[in-house]
Amino acid sequence: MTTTAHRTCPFCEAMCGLELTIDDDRHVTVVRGDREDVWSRGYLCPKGTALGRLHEDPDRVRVPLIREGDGFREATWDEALGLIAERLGDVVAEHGRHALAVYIGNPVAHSFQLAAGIPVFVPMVDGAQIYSPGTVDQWPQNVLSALAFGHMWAIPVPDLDRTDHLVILGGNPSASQGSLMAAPDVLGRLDAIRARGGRVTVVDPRRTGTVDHADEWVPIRPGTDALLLGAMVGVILDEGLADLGRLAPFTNGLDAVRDAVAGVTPERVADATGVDAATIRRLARALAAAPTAAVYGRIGLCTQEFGTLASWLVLVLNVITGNLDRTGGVMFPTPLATSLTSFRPPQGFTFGTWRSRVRGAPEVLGQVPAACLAEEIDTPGEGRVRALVTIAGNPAVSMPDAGRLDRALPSLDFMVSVDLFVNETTRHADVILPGESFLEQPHYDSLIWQFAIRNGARYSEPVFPPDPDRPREWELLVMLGAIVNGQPLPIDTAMWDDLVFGGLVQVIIDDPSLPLGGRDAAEIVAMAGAARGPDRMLDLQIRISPHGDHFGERPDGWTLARLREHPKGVDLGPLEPRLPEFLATDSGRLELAPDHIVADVDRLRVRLDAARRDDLVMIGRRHVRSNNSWLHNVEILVKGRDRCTLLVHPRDAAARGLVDGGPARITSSAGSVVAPVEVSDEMMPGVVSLPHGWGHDVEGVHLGVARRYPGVNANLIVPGDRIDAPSATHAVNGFPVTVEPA
Ligand SMILES: Nc1nc2c(c(=O)[nH]1)N[C@H]1C(S)=C(S)[C@@H](COP(=O)(O)OP(=O)(O)OC[C@H]3O[C@@H](n4cnc5c(=O)[nH]c(N)nc54)[C@H](O)[C@@H]3O)O[C@H]1N2
Ligand SMILES: Nc1nc2c(c(=O)[nH]1)N[C@H]1C(S)=C(S)[C@@H](COP(=O)(O)OP(=O)(O)OC[C@H]3O[C@@H](n4cnc5c(=O)[nH]c(N)nc54)[C@H](O)[C@@H]3O)O[C@H]1N2
Ligand code: SF4
Ligand SMILES: [Mo]
Repeated sequence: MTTTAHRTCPFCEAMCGLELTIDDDRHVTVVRGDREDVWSRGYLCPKGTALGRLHEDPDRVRVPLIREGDGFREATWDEALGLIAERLGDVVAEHGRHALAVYIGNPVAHSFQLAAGIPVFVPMVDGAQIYSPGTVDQWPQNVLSALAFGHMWAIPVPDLDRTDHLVILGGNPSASQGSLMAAPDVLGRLDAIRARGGRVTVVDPRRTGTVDHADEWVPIRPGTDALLLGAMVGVILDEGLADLGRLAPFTNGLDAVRDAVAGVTPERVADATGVDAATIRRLARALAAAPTAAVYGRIGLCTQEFGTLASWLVLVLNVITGNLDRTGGVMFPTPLATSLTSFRPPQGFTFGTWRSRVRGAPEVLGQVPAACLAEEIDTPGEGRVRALVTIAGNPAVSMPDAGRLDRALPSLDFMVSVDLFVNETTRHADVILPGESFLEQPHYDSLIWQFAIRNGARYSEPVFPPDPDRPREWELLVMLGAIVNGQPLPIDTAMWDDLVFGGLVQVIIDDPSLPLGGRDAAEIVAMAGAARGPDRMLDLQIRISPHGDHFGERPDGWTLARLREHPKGVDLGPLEPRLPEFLATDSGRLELAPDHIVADVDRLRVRLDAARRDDLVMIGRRHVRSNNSWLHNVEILVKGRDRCTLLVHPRDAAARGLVDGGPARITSSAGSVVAPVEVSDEMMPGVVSLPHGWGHDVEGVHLGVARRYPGVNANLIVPGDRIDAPSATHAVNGFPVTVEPA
C-alpha cells in the first residue's frame, strides 16, 4: 500500500508543488511534479526529487550535539540548552551583547518556521551584530528599493508571461530557476516570449544554458554592466526615445539621471565593456521600441564592482521606457500574505549610522560586508566578537575570504548552530541544535511570494507528524533569544510568542496604511484563534493583506483556514499596477535618482577613464543540481562528472598551457586553490569561472557523500575586501586571478 502527500519544494524560489509517494515504512519512494498544482503544473527540477533522501539521510542531525574533544556526542535537549544558557549567558554578561554575532543563512528565506522566527528573534537580541549572505547577494537591490520606493523588499518582478521583450543581465535561470523572479519553468516561459514574437537577450560573460532560450547573447566584461546600462540610458534620453508614460507625474530625479550618464556614450564604454557601440545602440533602441519590456538584473549584477549602480540603471531603464508597474513590464506582486519584511524597520533605513570595528565599514541597512565577521572575531581588542549563533548558514564555505573565517571560528568563546548537518561551519560549534526535517513541518513561502510572477499562494501540511519529543524549529530561535535576555530555563516559548504577536497586532492597528486602524487589539488577538507560532503569524499576514478578511470586515476575504483547503495552491491572478499608492518614500513619489546612489557615479567615471584591463578575471556559477554549499550529500544530485571545475576559454587555456581535465592553480590576492580545468568556449576570453559552495573534504565534516565529491572552496580565493560601497556588498565576481598548470 502506498499513500500520496503534497508538499511545496523548499529548495528554490520556484516553489514547485510536489507529489510524494510514500510506502508503508514511511519511505518516500517517488517525488513527482504535481500536475494538478495550480502554480507549478507538474514542473520540478532534479533537486525536488531529493526531498525524500534528505529526510532519510543518515548524516542529518536529529538530536542536539555537544562538542567533545575533536568531535560531538549526542545530548538531551535539556543538557544542550543548559549548556547554551550557561556559556552564551556568560559571554553576554561579561562582554555585552555586542560581543555576540548572529549569522542568518539563506535557507531561512525558504523555511516557514525560520522566516517566522527571525522577526521575533532579531529584536530579542537587539545590540548583537547581525550578518547574513545579503551582502553577497541582493543587498544592492534592497538599497535601491528602500530609497526609490520606500520599501526595502519591494523589488519589481518581470511580468514574464506578458512581456514582449526581456533583457536578462547577471542571472542564469537555467541553473538557479530564477531569483527575485519566482516562477516555475522560467526557461519554458522564455520560450513562450519568443513563440509569441517577443525577444529575449542575455547579457553575461558566459554563454549559459539560459542563452539557449534567448535570441541573443551579449558577452560582457565582468563588473562593467553599469557602463553598458548607462550608455543605453544615454542613447534613449539623447535620441528622444524616453517615455515615462503614467509614471511621469510622480517621478523625481530625471534630470539627475541625465547628468549622471552625460558623456557615457556607447563609443566610450565599448572598450571597457567589450560590447561594441553599434550593439549598445541597437539594444537601447530595441528596448525603447518594444511595446512592453522588462529589464532584469540578478546576482551577477549585484555582486560585482558596481552592484548598486548597475541595479539602479536597470530600474532607470524600466522607468524611462514606461515599463515599471505596467503589464508586460516589471511589477510589484500583491501576495496573499503581507510579508513581515514589508514593514518599515523602526529605526528607518539607515546608512553609516555605525561602522564596523576593524575595517571601519559603514553599515548599510544595518549590515556590514559579511566577510567582516572573520576579522571581528580574530582581531583582539575591545568589542571583539566572542560568541556566534549560526542559523541555517554555512559561512565557512559561502562567505568571501572563507579561510579566514574558518581559522577564526575555533577561537570563539562559544558557538551554537541551528542546522541540519555537521558541515564546514557547524563542525566548529560547541552545540548544534537540529533543524527539523522538511517533511515534518508545515510550509509556506512568506518571503518568496512577494517576488512571484503571479499572485498566488500554497500552504503545505507536514507530510509526517512533527517529532513530539523536540521543540519546533521556530521555538529554538525564541529560546536562543530568551537566553540572550538572561531568562532562566525552561523558556516559556508560548509566552514569548503571545508577547510578540500582541505587539505586532498593536503595530498593525497603529499603521494607517493597514486595514485594522482603530480596531481593538484584544479583539483581534481573540479572533486569531488557538494556533500559535508561525501559523498564527501567517493567518494574521493573510488577514491584513488586500486579499484578507480584515478580521471579519470582508467576510469573503482570505484566512489561513481557507488557504488550507487548497493544498494544490491558489491562483489570485496576474500582477496588477500598484503605483503611486504603493510608494512609501518621504516625498510619496518615485525617487529615481537617490543621492546615496548617484554619488557613486564618480567612482564609475574613474573606472571608465582607467579602462583597466585585467589579464584574467574570475566569476562564479551555479548548477541546477546544487544549492549553494549544500545538497551535496545527496548521491543522485552529486554523482557523475565533477562540477567544481574551472571553466577556461580555449584561447586562455592555450596561452597558459592548461589542458582539459588537468589541474590548475588559481591565485588571487586572497590565496590560491587547485581545481580541474574544463576548456570551454562558453566563457568569453579573459574570464574564468569556478562555482562556490564546495570544499567538503575538511576534518570533522559528517557528510559521507559530499566528502566523496568534495570539490574546492572557491571562496578561499574570493577576496573579502572588494566591496560595492553604497550597498556594502561583496564584489565576488570579476576579480583578477592568475592561472597556471598545477
Ligand atoms: N563566491 C560566491 N560566494 C557566494 C555566492 C556566489 O555567487 N559566489 N552566493 C552567495 C549567496 S547568493 C548566498 S544566498 C550564500 C549562501 O550561503 P549561506 O546562507 O551560508 O547558505 P548555504 O551555503 O546555502 O548553507 C545553508 C546551511 O543551512 C542548512 N539548512 C538548510 N535548510 C535548513 C533548515 O531548514 N533548517 C536549518 N536549521 N538549517 C538548514 C544547511 O545544512 C547548510 O548548512 O552564498 C553566497 N556565497
Ligand atoms: N540550482 C541552484 N539554484 C539556486 C541556487 C543554487 O546554488 N543552485 N542558489 C539560489 C540563490 S541563493 C540565489 S541568490 C539565486 C541566484 O540566481 P541567479 O542570479 O540566476 O544566479 P546564477 O545562476 O549564479 O547566475 C548569475 C549569472 O551572472 C553572471 N555574471 C557574473 N558576473 C557578471 C557580471 O559582471 N555581469 C553580468 N552581466 N553577468 C555576470 C554569471 O556568469 C551567471 O550566469 O539562485 C538560487 N537558486
Ligand atoms: S525548481 Fe527544483 S528546487 Fe526549485 S522548487 Fe522546483 S523542484 Fe524545487
Ligand atoms: Mo542567494
